[in-house]
Amino acid sequence: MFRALILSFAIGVALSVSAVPPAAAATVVSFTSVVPAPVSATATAGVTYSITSGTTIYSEPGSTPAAQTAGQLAALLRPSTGFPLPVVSSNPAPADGIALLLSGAPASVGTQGYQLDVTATSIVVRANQPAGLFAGVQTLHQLLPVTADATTVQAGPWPVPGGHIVDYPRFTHRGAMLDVARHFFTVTQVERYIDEISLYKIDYLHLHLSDDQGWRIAVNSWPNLAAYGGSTEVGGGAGGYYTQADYSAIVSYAAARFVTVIPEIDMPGHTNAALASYAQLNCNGVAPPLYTGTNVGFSSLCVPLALTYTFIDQVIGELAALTPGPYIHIGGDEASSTNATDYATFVDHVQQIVAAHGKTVIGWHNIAGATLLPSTVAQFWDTTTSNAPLAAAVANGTKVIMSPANKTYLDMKYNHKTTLGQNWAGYIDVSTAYGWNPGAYLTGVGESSVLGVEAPLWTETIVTTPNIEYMAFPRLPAIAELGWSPWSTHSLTAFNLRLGAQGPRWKVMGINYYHSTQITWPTGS
Ligand code: TNX
Repeated sequence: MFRALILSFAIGVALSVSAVPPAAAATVVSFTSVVPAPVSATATAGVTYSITSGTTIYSEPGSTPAAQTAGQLAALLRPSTGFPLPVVSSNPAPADGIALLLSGAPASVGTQGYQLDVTATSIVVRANQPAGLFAGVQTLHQLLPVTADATTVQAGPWPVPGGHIVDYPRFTHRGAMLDVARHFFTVTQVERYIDEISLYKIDYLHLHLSDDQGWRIAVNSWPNLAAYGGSTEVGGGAGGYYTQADYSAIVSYAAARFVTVIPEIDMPGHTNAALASYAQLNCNGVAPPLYTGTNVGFSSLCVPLALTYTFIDQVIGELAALTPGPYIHIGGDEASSTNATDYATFVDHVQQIVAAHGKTVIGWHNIAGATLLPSTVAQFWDTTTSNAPLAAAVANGTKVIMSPANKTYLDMKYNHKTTLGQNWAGYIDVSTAYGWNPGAYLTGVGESSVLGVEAPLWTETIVTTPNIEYMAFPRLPAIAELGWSPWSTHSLTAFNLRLGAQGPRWKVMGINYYHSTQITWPTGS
């Protein structure tokens, strides 16, 4: 029933957007063209709420995060509507206006979900926790006329279609990864990506902060890491690094959008930038030159060396102190220059160091070859559908984040014509990115062992913000939907229609998306 609704409403969008002139088209948004698909959504035929110059946005009294989310909604709407849209504390819901309230939500929506009711006189988002209000506002955003995303005043009216949504995520972990090591991206660029991923209810941003080609975070106890190790990137450009204040700014910006930052220091492989910065970290005491190519697997920290663990302890200590989130990602992939025994010894030791700094380890699934602490999380990235060491770890209680490279790697080309990206894991167009079930994909790794999904964007070939956007859109929303929506809503046909409905908004937002031929994009988008 719900799927039939999605289909008919989404078709309604596609037809109305292409059949009417732009100003009128802007007023027609489907109640059920939301990505990720909500758990349940019922449109109320013929009912709309109109945002007007008299609309007030109310937020839960005493909740700073609720007021912050209300402020973000106002900040989105003020430039395009030209309305004052004051933000005021109030609960119960007003007779008229938009309200974000931390009461009255069903228990079923948990800590990240929400209930959204749109009637002729009010829009009310209810949640148990502020994260749910933020998620509800992301849904509301998609129900606004696309012109709401303009940065200059647009002609109204500003209708929001009436109905009732109850919504909450399938998985708690819905991640995006940005590799800032192969090419460096500024704080502003990262913040723009945070804005974009949070539209689709992504709640973790994994920053790949170090690799052979660059070290991107200032570490006070080892200053050459950033100053020298951060001074280049793939292709020989100037690279760059985040000061600790920069990194904290990213963490705060993300937190204000209910996105938790996961910093990664990749080790023992992918460490040429560190080894080049400090000769004494090398087994032979000789610093290699900086590296600006794209090979992998040639570098390793010196496992038998005591200084290696002093180094890791100090680096992780500083990073942990700057990171409010629970996780530190230790990499652990493609350590082909480290033998298996050394690798296991190393992973054992690093898990203890991270634990001593009060954080939980995430590592690429290769760490399943070592003995894992009960809390350590493995991130699967291979192209296979079975992995014996990982399945064995899972049988022991290890939880998994799913990032199969042939489904979720945003640096893979869409097809042979795509100029950016790589193709070692194959081509990934929308149907491939969307066409798998994270809870039933890997042998021996069932739904209850899966924390969620992550879409990594490696940046050997990615240099600019338009490059990032071209690879992430429209595939990132596909992975976000797999992480959020119940499997019962899974339908490629329905998804394609709902995804197509995002195109006009991306156009207004200036997001440089790939016009996949698998999607019918509304005319003009
Ligand atoms: C594999 S998958 C890598 C990265 C590369 C990426 C390119 C994994 C954990 N490591 O080092 O950037 O492929 O697609």
